[in-house]
Amino acid sequence: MDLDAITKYSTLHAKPNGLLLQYGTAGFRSKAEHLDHVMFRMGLLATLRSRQTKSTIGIMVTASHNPEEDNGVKLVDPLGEMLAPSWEEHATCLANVEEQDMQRVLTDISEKEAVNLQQEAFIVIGRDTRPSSEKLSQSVIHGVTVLGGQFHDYGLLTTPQLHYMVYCRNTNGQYGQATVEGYYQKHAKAFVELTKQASHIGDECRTLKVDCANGIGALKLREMEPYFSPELSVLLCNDGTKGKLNHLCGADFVKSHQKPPEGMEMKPNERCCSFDGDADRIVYYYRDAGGHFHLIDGDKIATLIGSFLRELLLEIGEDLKVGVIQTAYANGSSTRYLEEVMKVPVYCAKTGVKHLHHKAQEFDIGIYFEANGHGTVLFSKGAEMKIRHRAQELEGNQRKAAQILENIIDLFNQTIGDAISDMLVIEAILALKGMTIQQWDALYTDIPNRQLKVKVADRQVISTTDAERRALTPPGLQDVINGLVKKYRLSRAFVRPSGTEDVVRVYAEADSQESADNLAREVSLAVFQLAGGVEERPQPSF
Ligand code: NG1
Ligand code: ZN
Repeated sequence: MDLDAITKYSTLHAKPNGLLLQYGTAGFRSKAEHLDHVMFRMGLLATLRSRQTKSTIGIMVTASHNPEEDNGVKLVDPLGEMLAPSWEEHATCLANVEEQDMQRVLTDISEKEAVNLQQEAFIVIGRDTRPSSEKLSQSVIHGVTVLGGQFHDYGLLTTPQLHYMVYCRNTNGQYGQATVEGYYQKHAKAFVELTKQASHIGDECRTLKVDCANGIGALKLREMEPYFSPELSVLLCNDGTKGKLNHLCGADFVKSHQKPPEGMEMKPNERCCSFDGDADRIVYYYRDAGGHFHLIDGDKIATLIGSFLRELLLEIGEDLKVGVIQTAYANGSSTRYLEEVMKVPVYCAKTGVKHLHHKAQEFDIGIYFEANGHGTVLFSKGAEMKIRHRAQELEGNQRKAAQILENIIDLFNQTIGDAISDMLVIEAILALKGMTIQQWDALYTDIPNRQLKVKVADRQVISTTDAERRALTPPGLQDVINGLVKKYRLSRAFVRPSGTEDVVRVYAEADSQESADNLAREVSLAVFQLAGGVEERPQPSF
């Protein structure tokens, strides 16, 4: 390591005094103007990680659904997965160290992780459409080159596309070609095959309205459309030509406000969906004939996919271990439906896809979705082989079912939740089943719920247990929450510090929207009082 060069270049990416950041649920997130040093340093860290794993490592510059002024960065591990936990700690350490101690921290990490500094390093980089992203990704590249790493800059990509590139490169193209073209071809081919299998249902052209959050999803979906049309035609809105990224639109806005995005005209019963700013989340929705808005979130997406996969497995007579992984934010109705009606085991993981992904890997088929629409389905290598074998050996309808499963394996992004690939899977399932969005929505009725944010001086005073469903500290908070929950029917509430924003999140469910709103408000007030609230004091009722 040329430590002098590192010191010299590091001063060009100086750390603002006193700024402390943590590698959270999805890497680092902050105001874009605070992130230059973090980008440079993550370039350095990714190079060490690449040397240690002897693999290509990814770096994505994005702040997903956060406001346009924010930005962020995360590292992608060799199999397209989130960074290993011990390296998250190194990342936090390296991002926060003062200039004069940089050399020491880099040396410490290299020694601790037994990094062979002679090993070659290769990094792939992607970025979203934020105005700050291009410059920040240059700082990443600077970090990589100072440490002698090689790189390929893909430029504008969705987050899942970057994960895909990393996985392709580390499996010698077996998973797919590590190009944007390769991504489109692989997924579109599987989708077109699936829709052919649905042809008996009637071939009216399927149309879907997509709110792209004014982000990268618009660019990439437009680029991809020729590969999957005419089987599906997508009408893009909030495509970035005028509005601001994530402003009054996108999956996060629709999910948290439970209303349609600005700029989308919805005819009664028309199928619509929203991506988030980096296209790794998707939610569906529609307006009924009475003008009522219906949200179909990640929980209902998991349910649709789960029940379809179960039918196919029954058809081919393959007994594979299927599990659904949710978080504490999953609607109580979805959990009940999955367990009691579908008889599928359900597990609760901590918030953040890395936790869900990890748990999903324990199954032959692990279906994981966060309520906010981030998720995918993982097929174990063994399950994939069995299914592919069945598609050869079976006949008639059974063979057809196995072939559908094969295409579904190819269509899901096996590295991370992917709005584009999820959308195509959902469209294919609805076509194959001849199901309308209303029929899908009617699988179960969501329990009314509300999510709120509370500002506190230090959100880390809140610690949790039981997959974040109970607060351990500050003392007394959980008892107060228990008391409040008891006042309502069908109720549930929990609080946790956000990993991507400087807030405490509050979630409540109850038998009516009014009760859910009131419970969420009361819990917010308790957090404010017991966990050091600052700024605006939550009002006890709406
Ligand atoms: P935080 O800010 O830790 O709640 C949010 C989402 C996560 C995940 C990450 C990464 C909720 C409640 N939380 O995390 O599920 O998607 O962002 O983008 O939706
Ligand atoms: Zn995202």
